[in-house]
Amino acid sequence: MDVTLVTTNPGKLREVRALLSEFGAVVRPLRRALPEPQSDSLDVVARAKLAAVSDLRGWVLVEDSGLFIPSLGGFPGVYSSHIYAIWGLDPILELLARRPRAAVFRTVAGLRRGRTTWYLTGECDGTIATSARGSGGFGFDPIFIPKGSRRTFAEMSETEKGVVSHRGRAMRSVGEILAESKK
Ligand code: ITT
Repeated sequence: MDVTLVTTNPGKLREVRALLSEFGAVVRPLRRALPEPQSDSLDVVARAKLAAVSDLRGWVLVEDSGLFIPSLGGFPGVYSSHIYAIWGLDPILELLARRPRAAVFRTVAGLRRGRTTWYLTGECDGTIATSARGSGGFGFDPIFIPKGSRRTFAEMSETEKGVVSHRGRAMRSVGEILAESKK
């Protein structure tokens, strides 16, 4: 079946497309800038994004993700896309020079069909590397090392990243709902 993914982020689109193809879903992208209300919760942002595409019919999917670093009070968190666009990676590495490096990536996906909505979450624990490594992926991938690995997300193939990533986990829950609806 077809699913419309509303996003401006080509990296997100690539990953979601590959992850949902495992469930027989075809992802149709729609590039539309969505509101990101001031909130410290991905959940609130995902709900606002889904509300902003109430004009779309069929299966509609949005997602909001962020990198949360406890020693920085959860920063950049819901501000990840702005912070990455303005700062890039280096200031985060500098801020962590003398702080604990634990971090977690989180995704909240919002899925809707007709009047039914689902919110699916995924998390990936890890640490922030001491320097940027690798050329794959997007955003903070070169500085994030998932738990149990020595490589950053950017040093992994897209398939390897998807097995453990926040987005992989959330999208497998999305895929199960899509697959179930076909029965
Ligand atoms: P849309 O809202 O249009 O979908 P966006 O890029 O603004 O695109 P988010 O609000 O979800 O998406 O922002 C998440 C930001 O966090 C994103 O721009 C990246 O910088 C970062 N990010 C999210 N998932 C990531 C991942 O898997 N790897 C690396 N960085 C990621």
